[in-house]
Amino acid sequence: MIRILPIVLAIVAVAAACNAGSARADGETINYDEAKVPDYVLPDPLVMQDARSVTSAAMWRKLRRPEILELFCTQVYGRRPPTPEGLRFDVTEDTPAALAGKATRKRIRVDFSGRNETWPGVKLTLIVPGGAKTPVPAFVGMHLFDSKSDEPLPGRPLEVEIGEKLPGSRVLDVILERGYAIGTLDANDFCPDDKERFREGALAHFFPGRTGPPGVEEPGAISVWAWGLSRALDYLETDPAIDAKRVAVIGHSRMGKTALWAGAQDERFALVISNNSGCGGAALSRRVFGETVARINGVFPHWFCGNFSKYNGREGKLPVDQHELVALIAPRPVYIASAQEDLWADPRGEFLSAVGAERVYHLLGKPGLETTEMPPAGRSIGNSIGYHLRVGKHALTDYDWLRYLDFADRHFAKPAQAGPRR
Ligand code: GTR
Repeated sequence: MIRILPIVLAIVAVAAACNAGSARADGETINYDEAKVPDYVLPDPLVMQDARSVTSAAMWRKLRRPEILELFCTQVYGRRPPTPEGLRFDVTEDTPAALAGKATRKRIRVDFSGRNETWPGVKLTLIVPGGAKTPVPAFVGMHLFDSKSDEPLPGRPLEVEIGEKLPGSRVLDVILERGYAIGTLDANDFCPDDKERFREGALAHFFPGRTGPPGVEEPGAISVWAWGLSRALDYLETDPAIDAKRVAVIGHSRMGKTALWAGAQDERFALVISNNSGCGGAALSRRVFGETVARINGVFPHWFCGNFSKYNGREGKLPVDQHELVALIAPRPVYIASAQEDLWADPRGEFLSAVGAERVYHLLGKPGLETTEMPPAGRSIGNSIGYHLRVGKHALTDYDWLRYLDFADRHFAKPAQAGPRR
């Protein structure tokens, strides 16, 4: 077992901002006080549930990785829907000179034989840099830009001036100029983000007739969204413009949780990026800092499987914690980013997840973060595990995108080894 005492790590600027617990109007107290983080013991990613130590990459791969994956399926997110047979991709739009000739814009509907009227389809909007001579790497995620728009605008302007604005330029132009395609899905197309209506999409097709919140091991919305990202990747594998061995899955906030879960399960995603993903994403549940397991299950009862609510206020009983979600991505590169004012998402807890995953990367022969000291805001650190704390609020900003582009450039210089379809 790894014992991580909160005081082990240097207190950075974040801590200064979080020196008091705050009482909420609904009577629930949310902790923003580092001193009130309970002592906790994280489950060791390299110790099996039967107490055997994981001593080799083969043992991780054959025994421990499947064990952790299964625990996340049954205790946190629920099992995802089955992978449909006979997938079909209907390209509903293919505009070769979009964005003033800079890119090709495609819209694709993922369909499959045997679907019935309850199947809403997964829709992907894909922007590919024009004139590329070879297949390009891509970023794919949920709600990365407005897919209905002809002039999509991913990212938002920086909220705080940090000297890295892109004057006269949009981050989408920069992504394209640096040779990346970008694809987005709309979660509501196939799993509405609504506790009353979440069953109206893909779940009505795969689990007809069910009602109410997710059953004990049933997929919550995050699992269904993650499954949709895999279906988008199924399409990308067929598109000659895309190098499907270099696809990064990326998401912000609830979609950052989704990106991590998608990347953990589907090893074809060669790189994973979690932006401000917080509770149920990168943040350690056991710190009980900012949003808690009880709070997230209460407000979003459709996001996780029914079993997850067993751990409301009992985080120490969870057989996994979120550092092990990050570890499931090993040895593939993963980048976790926090924002200094985003205390709800527990920046330190997100950082400590990256720290906690590192021994798995080392076992698999990859360098990780290579520090246990949280960096000051505005510095990107790490190797196969990347991390930064950005100044400002909860958002996916130009600053974040620039760090992700640099990270992808580093890791995609040589085509990565991606895994089999899931
Ligand atoms: C909040 C939620 C967070 C985060 C965020 C978002 O309301 O508490 O877990 O997911 O929404 O997705 O913007």
